[in-house]
Amino acid sequence: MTNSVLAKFPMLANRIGEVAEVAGYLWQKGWAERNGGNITVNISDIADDSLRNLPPLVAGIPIGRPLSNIGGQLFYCKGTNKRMRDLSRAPMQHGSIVRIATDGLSYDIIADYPVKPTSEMASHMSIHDYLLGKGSSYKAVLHTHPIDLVAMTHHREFLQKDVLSRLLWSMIPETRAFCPRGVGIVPYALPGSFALADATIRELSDYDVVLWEKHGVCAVGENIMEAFDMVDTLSKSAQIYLTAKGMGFVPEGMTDAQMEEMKVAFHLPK
Ligand code: 2HA
Ligand code: ZN
Repeated sequence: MTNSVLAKFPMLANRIGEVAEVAGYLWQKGWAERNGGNITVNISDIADDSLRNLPPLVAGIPIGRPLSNIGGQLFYCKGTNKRMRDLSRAPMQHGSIVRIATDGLSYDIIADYPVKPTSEMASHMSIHDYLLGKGSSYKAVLHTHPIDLVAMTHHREFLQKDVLSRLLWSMIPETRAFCPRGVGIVPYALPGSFALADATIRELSDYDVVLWEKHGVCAVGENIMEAFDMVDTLSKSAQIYLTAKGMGFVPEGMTDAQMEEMKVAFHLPK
């Protein structure tokens, strides 16, 4: 720890501590088998020049497409093939800090060790590029494999636009309040591909959480805790639905009038 950048930068230690906390939750929830899931967080706002200018441990790894909006930005990224349960104990051994080149074409790994970033680097960095491009203050991208929500994407009807948003919102008032933009749907695409990245970005203009058909969830937020909380709330709704079905009935759900009342009372966007 004493040689870690975390020892020199308390604000960075706080932000990466939050990532480690969430990584532990993902494992405890059964959403992060083996190396499943990824987290990346933009840390540029808390980096000073001494962090920004660290010499590369590995230089010039190509991203595969130009992402000019994130040129010069710094990110903490979970390592590829690393386990969330290990990251939760030792975030700098199972993830690393990367610096995107100013032309947005490649990145350097700068701390603490040359841990190669996530296999979903293409989608994560494309999403950060999109977020910065539209002036968003969101810094966190979370990808995880919640059992209940992924199961729901195996049903054709649930993949229709906003069917799941409505269903999940109607299970408990909190879901609409704390996940007010609902949940978008991305048809199946190869993990780690630019096709998956681009389809995700299309949905992110309307939603903060998107379901990747037969794979997982991708959520964006101001910070990693906020992204996690939205997925957790949606998963709670899915659990209520599945529990009712397990008891042999289809849950009634809140009525349209009750949902509208929530929308007005909480000043919700949709
Ligand atoms: O990092 O979840 O989608 C493992 C994955 C890829
Ligand atoms: Zn995945």
